Amino acid sequence: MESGKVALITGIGGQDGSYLTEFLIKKGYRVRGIIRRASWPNTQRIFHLMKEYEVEDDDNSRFWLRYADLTDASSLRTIIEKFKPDEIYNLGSQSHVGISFQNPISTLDINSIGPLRILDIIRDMKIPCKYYQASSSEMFGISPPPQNEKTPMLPQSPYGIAKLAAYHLTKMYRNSYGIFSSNGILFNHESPRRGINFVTRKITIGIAKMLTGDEARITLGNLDAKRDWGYSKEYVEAMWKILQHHEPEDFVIATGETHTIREFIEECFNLISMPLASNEKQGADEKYFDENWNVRVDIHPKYYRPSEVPALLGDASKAKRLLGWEPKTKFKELAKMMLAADLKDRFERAGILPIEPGVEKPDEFYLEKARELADKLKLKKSN
Ligand code: NAP
Ligand code: F7E
Repeated sequence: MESGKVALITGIGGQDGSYLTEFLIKKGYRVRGIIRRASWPNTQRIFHLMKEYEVEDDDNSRFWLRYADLTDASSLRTIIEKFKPDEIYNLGSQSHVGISFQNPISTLDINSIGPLRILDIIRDMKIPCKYYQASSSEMFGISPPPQNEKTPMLPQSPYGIAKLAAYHLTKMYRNSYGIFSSNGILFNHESPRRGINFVTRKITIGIAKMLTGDEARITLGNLDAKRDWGYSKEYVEAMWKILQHHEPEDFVIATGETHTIREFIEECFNLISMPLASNEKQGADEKYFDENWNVRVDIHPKYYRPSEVPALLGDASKAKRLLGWEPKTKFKELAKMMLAADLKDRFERAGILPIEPGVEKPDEFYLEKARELADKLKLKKSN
């Protein structure tokens, strides 16, 4: 399908940026992305696209990367002038809530002033470019669930506050200057490409490393928080639909299911038939044991946040009604998909399974192998 449109994606090397690029290329877009300079490659998630499409610098090429930074307005202006995008997806951010307490100033610079820099370039250049802002359920903070577009926003972290400023700027540039700028208020979404220090991925990698003998246990923070977890690959389609809507508007994107971190842990360990028992204490004394009394999950206060968002549960009925968007993958399928992907990766690295390029096996194959290893592990005390 030839759309002929040009999309510019900030944060193209991130989880969502990589899926959105694949999605837009399939739709016939020419995708341009910005990456920032890093001392070690930050293009792992889009390496396959670089190999396939970035053959030469050519206006017609499907995929083109350039260095720029959300903290550097002149680099953004140069890129926008060069590529003249029809649509900009601003996905770039310091996206870790916990780390935003340690780096509050750069978080606000990247996550609030970054979007402002782009919006103001669009205003100043008077270009007919649509703008998507990656807003977040973290903006709802302590507002009780369920949350929708009308729920009061009471953020609890520098990240949430930064995203709320960008959300309002996106609305303000729409209302004041007539720019087609929309917010997607996305609840947590994960995938096998999720960053390794977010809680779901930390758990799935932790289990895989436990089975290969690389780690004895997983250490986490608050297990009581509730999150509405969806699948990133499905959420990027919602981003695109938001910009194809006949007018700019703001939309909640969520699954409508919520679970505690504890439930995610239990789901994953049950998938490998390694049920855990807890000492039924909470907070820093809480521990989870396997059948042989090995500690498999424990808590360290260093992972607690100075303030927490206790419960997120999204109501995405507006997106269903106006965009025809609905999630397909929910909690159980997501946990299974993420765990199977990490088992495959770790088993291959450890030489437990051969690397077979191009061969796709069902998730159940890796889970079955994991169950065999879990059985052996239960016979041997690890600490
Ligand atoms: P991610 O994997 O952390 O990707 C963020 C991307 O932003 C990375 O490519 C990162 O580059 C880039 N970036 C960071 N600082 C930058 C800067 N100064 N200039 C340019 N690029 C910069 O996040 P994600 O999960 O894909 O999320 C995409 C967007 O949605 C983010 O804005 C996030 O805050 C928001 N969001 C995410 C969720 C979720 O659950 N995933 C929910 C709601 C909203 P490096 O690789 O160089 O760090
Ligand atoms: O934490 C708790 C933690 O870091 C989820 C980002 O994509 O979604 C994400 O933000 C919960 C929190 O995601 C650990 O305290 C316990 O209650 O996976 P997370 P998040 O903070 O919800 C929103 C919507 C975004 O917009 C963000 O960009 O899990 N938790 N123990 C832990 N969290 C982490 N990271 N690590 C732990 O060890």
